[in-house]
Amino acid sequence: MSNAVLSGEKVVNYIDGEWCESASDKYTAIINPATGESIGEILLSTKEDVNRAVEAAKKAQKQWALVPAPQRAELLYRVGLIMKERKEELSRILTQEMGKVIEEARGEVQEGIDMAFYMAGEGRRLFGQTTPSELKDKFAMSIRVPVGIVGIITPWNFPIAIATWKSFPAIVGGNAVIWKPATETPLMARELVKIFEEAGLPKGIINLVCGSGSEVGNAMVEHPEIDVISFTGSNEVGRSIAETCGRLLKRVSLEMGGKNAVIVMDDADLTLAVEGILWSAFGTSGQRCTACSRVIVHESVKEQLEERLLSAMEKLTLGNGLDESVKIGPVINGSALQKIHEYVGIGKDEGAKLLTGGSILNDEKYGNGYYYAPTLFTDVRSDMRIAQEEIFGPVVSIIPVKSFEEAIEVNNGVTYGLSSSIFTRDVNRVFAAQRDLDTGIVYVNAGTTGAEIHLPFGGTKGTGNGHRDSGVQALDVFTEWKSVYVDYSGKLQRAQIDVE
Ligand code: UN1
Repeated sequence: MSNAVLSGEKVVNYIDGEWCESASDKYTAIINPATGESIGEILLSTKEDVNRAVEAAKKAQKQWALVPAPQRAELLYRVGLIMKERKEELSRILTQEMGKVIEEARGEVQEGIDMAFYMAGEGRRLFGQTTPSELKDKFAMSIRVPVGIVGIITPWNFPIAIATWKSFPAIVGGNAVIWKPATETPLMARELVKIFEEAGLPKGIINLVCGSGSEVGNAMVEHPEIDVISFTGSNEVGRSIAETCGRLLKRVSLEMGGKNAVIVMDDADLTLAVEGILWSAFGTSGQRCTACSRVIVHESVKEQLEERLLSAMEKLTLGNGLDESVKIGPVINGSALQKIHEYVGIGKDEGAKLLTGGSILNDEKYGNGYYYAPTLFTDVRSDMRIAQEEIFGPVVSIIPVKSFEEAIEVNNGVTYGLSSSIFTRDVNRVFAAQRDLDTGIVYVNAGTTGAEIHLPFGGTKGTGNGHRDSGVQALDVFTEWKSVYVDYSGKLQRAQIDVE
């Protein structure tokens, strides 16, 4: 099974513990980006399906909230164990529907396994606070309670990891989930739901509704009985979700990409910097929210860095990610390929110097897959569009600077704020940088990717709206705080008034 090549797959909805079709009876193809071939189809649901899922979730959530959190957590342990057992099989499915190379797919599945065990541990914590009351014979505490029904909308670039970041804390927190996965990557969604099913999650706690953002996503965001929306995707879609949620007073957690930079100072270990840049810029073909798309380099080491990067890039192998020797897979689809190529054109028109790449790869060996040559621009100015806008592909812009202060200013001079990195051996600069870089994640002497699940993931400015995925902080998205006062004095005690 683990070596199976996928074909003829069909992904339908999972509502109230049943795999089910939609009245729409419409489907769209699931394409393997490495080959351009269809490997199956996914159901395109309607608003009615969302309504049904909410009804099921409402019923189930009331009971689930009463299950002690350590027991809810035990289910996540089982989920983690099943994922671990099926790691190789899941990784191979992931590579075939999303395109990332098998080594990275294994890493992503591992991220989900880590999240399962981590959040399972939270079931025995879910800490609140006790605090002294200002009055005698009175007890005060704050506790976490479930929000209720959670809507999660997940992207194709990390189809299982991001789903676990959102669904696991929601479930351990006592909520029911309605999940719309990206239409490009429903197979991982189906597999995760099957794992929940096998682990014994009661029906109605996870409901999968497949379909487009405009139909299913909108219906979720607009639904008055979905209490919170957690979304990862583009800034444009995130903004419109936030507007609707604002109008409905609905809680919303957004993670919307980045324009992440690696800073290379004059005292950097250049060998290490090149490795860090290569991995974080071209891994996942640049399709990580955390991907490095700018290199801010001190002018005194610019030429050396360019030379080293160019020679390292020559060794990158592109192709089908199932081949263990391949380092870079395809991008997700034809429109991504076009968008990336348009940005390369914009860069050239803006006067940036193209050092390598800049083309769609369509030699015979790539078949009908969607491959873009790893691309490096230099002499890029910080105000150019290629240095400001998220490209989401294997395109890097080198921006020369004259000082540490200028490097920080350039790093912070974008509308996004997800991840940043600095290569330096100067401890003073390390501490100044981690203070002054304005992103939600900062790396020192490592590239811009590689977030671990027990730390908060997210960013500032156009990247988010103040919430975080993963880490213990994710629980704040999916739980409500309740303050409880117990007066055992037997008389009326008025706060702020009956205080001696
Ligand atoms: C994303 O890019 O959307 O830090 C998630 C990383 C991964 C997660 C990335 N652990 O690159």
